[in-house]
Amino acid sequence: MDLTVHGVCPHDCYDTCGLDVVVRDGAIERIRGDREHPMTRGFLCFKVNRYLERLHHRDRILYPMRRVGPKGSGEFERVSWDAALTEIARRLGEIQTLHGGEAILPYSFAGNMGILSSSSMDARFFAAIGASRLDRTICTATATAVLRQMFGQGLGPDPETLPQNRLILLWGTNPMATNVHQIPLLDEAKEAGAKIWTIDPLYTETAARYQPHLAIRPNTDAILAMALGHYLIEHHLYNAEYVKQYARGFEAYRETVAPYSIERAAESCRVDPDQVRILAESIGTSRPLLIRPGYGMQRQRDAGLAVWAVSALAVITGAFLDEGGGLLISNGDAFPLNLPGLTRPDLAARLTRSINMIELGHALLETTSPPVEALLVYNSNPAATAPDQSRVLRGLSRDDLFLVVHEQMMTDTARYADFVLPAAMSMEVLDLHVSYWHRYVQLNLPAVPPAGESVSNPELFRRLAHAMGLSDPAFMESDEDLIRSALDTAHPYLTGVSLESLYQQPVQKLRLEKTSRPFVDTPVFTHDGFVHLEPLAGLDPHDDDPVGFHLLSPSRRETIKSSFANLPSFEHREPDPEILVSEKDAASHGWSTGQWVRLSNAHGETRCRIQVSSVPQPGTVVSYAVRWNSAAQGTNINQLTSDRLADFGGGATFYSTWVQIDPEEGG
Ligand SMILES: Nc1nc2c(c(=O)[nH]1)N[C@H]1C(S)=C(S)[C@@H](COP(=O)(O)OP(=O)(O)OC[C@H]3O[C@@H](n4cnc5c(=O)[nH]c(N)nc54)[C@H](O)[C@@H]3O)O[C@H]1N2
Ligand SMILES: Nc1nc2c(c(=O)[nH]1)N[C@H]1C(S)=C(S)[C@@H](COP(=O)(O)OP(=O)(O)OC[C@H]3O[C@@H](n4cnc5c(=O)[nH]c(N)nc54)[C@H](O)[C@@H]3O)O[C@H]1N2
Ligand code: SF4
Ligand SMILES: [Mo]
Repeated sequence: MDLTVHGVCPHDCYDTCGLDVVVRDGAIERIRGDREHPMTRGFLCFKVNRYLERLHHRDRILYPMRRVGPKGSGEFERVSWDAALTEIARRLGEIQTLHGGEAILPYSFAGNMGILSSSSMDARFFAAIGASRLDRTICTATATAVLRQMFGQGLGPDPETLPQNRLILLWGTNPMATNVHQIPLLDEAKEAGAKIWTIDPLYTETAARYQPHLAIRPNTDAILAMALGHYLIEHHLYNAEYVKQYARGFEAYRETVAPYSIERAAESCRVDPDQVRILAESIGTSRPLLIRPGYGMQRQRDAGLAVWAVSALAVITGAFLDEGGGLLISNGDAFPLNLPGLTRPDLAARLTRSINMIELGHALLETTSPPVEALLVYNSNPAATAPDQSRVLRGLSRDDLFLVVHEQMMTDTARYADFVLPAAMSMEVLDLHVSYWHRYVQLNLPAVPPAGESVSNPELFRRLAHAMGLSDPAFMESDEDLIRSALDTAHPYLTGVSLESLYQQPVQKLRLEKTSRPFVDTPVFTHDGFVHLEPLAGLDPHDDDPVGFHLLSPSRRETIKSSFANLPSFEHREPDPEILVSEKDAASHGWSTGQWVRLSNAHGETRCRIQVSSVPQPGTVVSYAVRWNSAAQGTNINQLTSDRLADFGGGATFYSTWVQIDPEEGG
């Protein structure tokens, strides 16, 4: 008989879907979208519709393994958990004694977004051993920092109110690939008469579905948004009363945007000034208005300025006053979990140094006092996803670096490890999930036991703590205890949400009224309780493009970064790495579809096949992120990206990349 278990999609995605995991004879038979879940609505995406391919993949790691070949060769032998833990504990202990705990660095991100999987026992472990702290900046750091500065937190309207809007700006986001459960809501808004703009340098599937599309030159969003703000003020299309009552810094804002005219912006952004004027009028006169930026525009060097200028439009128009309206970048701060109780920073003897994950290559090769002697990677695949890849790979190749990787798959990073430890899949473990987009808390129940000898992330760190002789009761807590700790709060948004109630009802809405208006009905968490409009100090837009083609490497529909890129269904669709070029650039350089080219810049080089396409504008080229290095010639597109930080908040600048394209000999 079939048994259906409630699961939660663990991948780094806005939608955090509810899953029906169907078990037959002790094995997972099917994974479907939860029909009862109001956001999931019974359907899943291209990726998770094929999940059994991932669950039972040939690359899946089922046993602990020790390296026997040279670093990066992927040659391993199977060992017991005991042998692996004893040796790892011995090496980490030795490094602690010789160099201090800071010579040990964790490296993780959102491979599994479960609360226990992403930051619980691991955080306790690294605090207790005095490891360096990792600044987890690779995805959203810049947007998060700007939102904190302006509003004190990342909170947006409930996405379930999206259809109430009459003007929606999809700004630097491609939900047809990255947020597919937003599509029915956008369609509903459109049917009810909403105008939906897409502001994206690329003619994405989203731009094709919703018109108009403003194809701006990459990294010119700040200029566009400042010109729109200037126009709204000049034409008295802003909400002076709202600004006066709720915001600070308006005069400084007005002065900063004053030099930006519609004409100047149109020239910088390479768009039609009449189209910008239509957009400005529309913003000034349509309500409710929702500005829905994605993370795409904040992977540029002027990211902070862009997020500030775009967010300011939602403030000066008073868009927050309407139900459903305002600004939705993230709802991540809507969930008031007890994070200190869960992660226990008090276990650290002192605050250790912090290393920005974007600068991993630098940290591995150049950091001293102490150098990084051990790296523990989980929930992430930096050999494929970190910028400045050639430096990262050189760092991972260091003979004297002790590298432990906890993984589900033999990834590009795992191939460099001294020990690879098997990680369970989400359908095999207990976890608690929240979303950075919607407002549901969910319990993920194990449908089957962990495959082979794989263990969950909290179990790995429990075992490591034990092996290293850490005896604090914090390391004895079970997964259920950890969930209880996370939910141990008196915050009204979580009233009645407990482990017990989640066992009864594994999908629960946050106790925050759907109709509540962020920063009108909820507090503003800045130091003075006002929204802050004043500009980020000392920032000016770069209005020039270095030489070469502007390379964008945004999300791909069929994968999540490197996850899923080893599935046969993907490899079949795109056997070789591709670079999309405009028809005009292809014609002027004599390139044709299928031809191999070499992409290079000061950081590195990689090879792709040309795909002539209507997606990019001339001057811009696209290669979706990211393929496995081992599936190409040992490299991918991150050979070309730099570890330069954005202008604010320490975020990444993956999309501020310029490349030279040359025909490949014999290509
Ligand atoms: N299928 C799929 N879903 C995913 C992911 C995935 O890899 N695949 N990744 C997940 C993760 S980790 C994240 S962070 C989210 C990200 O999802 P999104 O928020 O959608 O962000 P990106 O995919 O980074 O980029 C979105 C769009 O920004 C555009 N863009 C690039 N530069 C600029 C610019 O300068 N200005 C403007 N206006 N637009 C620009 C790109 O052309 C792209 O179409 O998606 C998550 N969901
Ligand atoms: N060129 C380019 N590079 C990019 C980006 C881009 O747009 N362009 N986007 C950046 C962004 S937004 C992000 S968020 C990063 C993401 O970069 P990564 O954090 O490296 O994300 P993934 O490639 O999805 O790798 C996650 C890994 O975690 C593993 N995993 C999954 N579940 C578990 C688990 O429960 N336990 C353990 N131990 N492991 C697990 C998966 O098998 C997978 O190998 O990439 C960044 N890199
Ligand atoms: S990847 Fe996103 S859309 Fe796909 S199942 Fe997971 S949460 Fe849902
Ligand atoms: Mo991300």
